Amino acid sequence: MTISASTRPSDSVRVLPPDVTADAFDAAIAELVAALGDEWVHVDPAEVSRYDDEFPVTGDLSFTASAVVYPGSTEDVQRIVRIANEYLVPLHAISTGKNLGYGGAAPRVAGSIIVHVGRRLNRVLELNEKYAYALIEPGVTYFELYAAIQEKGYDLWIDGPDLSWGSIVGNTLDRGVGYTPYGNHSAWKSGMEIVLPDGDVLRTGMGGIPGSNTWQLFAPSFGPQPDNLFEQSNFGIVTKMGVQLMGAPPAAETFQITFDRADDLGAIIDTMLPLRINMAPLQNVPVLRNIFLDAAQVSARADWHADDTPIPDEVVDRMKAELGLGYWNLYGTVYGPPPVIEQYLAIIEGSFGKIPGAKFSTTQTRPLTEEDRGAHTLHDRHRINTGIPTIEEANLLNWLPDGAHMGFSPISAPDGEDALRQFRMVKARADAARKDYAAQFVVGLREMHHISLLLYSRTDAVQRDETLRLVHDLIDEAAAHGYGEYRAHHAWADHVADTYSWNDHAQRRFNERLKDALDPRGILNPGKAGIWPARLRGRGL
Ligand code: EUG
Repeated sequence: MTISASTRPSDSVRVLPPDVTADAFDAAIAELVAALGDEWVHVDPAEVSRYDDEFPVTGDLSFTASAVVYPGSTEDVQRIVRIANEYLVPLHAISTGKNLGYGGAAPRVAGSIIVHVGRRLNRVLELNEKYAYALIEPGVTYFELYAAIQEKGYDLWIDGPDLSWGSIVGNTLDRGVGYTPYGNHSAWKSGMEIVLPDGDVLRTGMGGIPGSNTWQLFAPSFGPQPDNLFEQSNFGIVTKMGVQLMGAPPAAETFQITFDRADDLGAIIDTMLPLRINMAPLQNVPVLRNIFLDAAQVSARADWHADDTPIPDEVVDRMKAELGLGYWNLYGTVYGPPPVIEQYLAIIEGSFGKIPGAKFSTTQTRPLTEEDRGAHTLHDRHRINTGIPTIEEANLLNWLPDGAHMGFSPISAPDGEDALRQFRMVKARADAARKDYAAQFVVGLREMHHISLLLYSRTDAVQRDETLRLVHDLIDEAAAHGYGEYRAHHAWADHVADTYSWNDHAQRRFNERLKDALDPRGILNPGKAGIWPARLRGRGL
């Protein structure tokens, strides 16, 4: 993927952070060079522009970094935050910085220095087969952990997201999702090492006991457990994290169920809840995808429809017929000894089979062939759901020329009426804005992440601006119905944080109290998740 260079400043224009003069900035850079070595400190636009948002949402410099540094140790990270405190230079810590649709690697505050923690801190520090966990540094990607496990020959699985090229720590800290039974990444981390904004270092959980061998086995320990405060926040820089791993089961099989009509959504969700809430027979994190998301894996929009008006129903019918898909397509995987798998699949097929028009397949009954493009997602999901990293889902980016998406991601109860209300809300507004809405409901035990991928061409400024407006309108309409998003791009993080308004914004007031206690000079990822330090609050940044 190429990065648009159109919005970068020329070499002569400098993007400086608020309250920092050019002289102070240069002095901070000189100290960083002295601390890390000049190989690991960069201000040249050619290097820094690598961290521009790959899916830009504005045409200006509001998310432009000034420099990037590459720490090689926890002590380097401590040195960096101490220098930032001295000069009031905002830092923006990233692991690898993928986060597509949510801002990529770019900082919230223009002129921030990117602390790329994963470039050099990318080791698997421990891989423990007996207790099924890994202790990793922020740069370790899903592909790399998978390779490390294969190299050792251990019977352990990773739990990858849709695209496994990114950092495990980064995904977990932005509360990303995966699709095996271990798909709730936040829940399967255990033990963290964190550099705090003042340069102190904390090990959470059993890591507090010198010599403990249970750091990765029991996340809570004694007293408050702060780990989750370091997700979607700006309270510290994580330099090590434990990740608990699933043992490979004896066998696994993935199914696809196609449902004909958009309006089947309510019945699908109401059928799903009792099968899912007790972790059987739906053992993994199933996904329910609309036809646009699956069609985009194997075709481009222009193959189906010539202009930018919403894709008409007749064309959707042709897509369904040619691809052998439904308007909704459900994917899930069952695990265990083969007789258990057979029984679970029979229950699942029988339950969803009551919805008229539903068609059930497995990877066995619907093999991957060149003629059957509609089997593509089934086989890709089988890999993802059985711990094999892939990046096939990036095909979505070929749907439009220079394809990109903004992620509007409300949480829904696993209830047919809620799902239909959210779906119709996004569909109506996306149609009015002439944007395709590729939907993926990610089904947890008691909630669904309704991932609404709003597709646009990242080189088309009009489309980009229309899509950003669409996201803001959706945040407002969702909040009016009592719905909130689980994750947000910097460009709409303040807006989302605003909607969590109960009791005079008690959540924001609490976050601000923590922020000011931990980061009194306001240097770390200011504005992340709508959390601003006192120094920069109310400045309209
Ligand atoms: C997906 C995308 C997300 C997310 C979770 C899952 C999957 C897309 C853009 O954000 O938060 C196929």
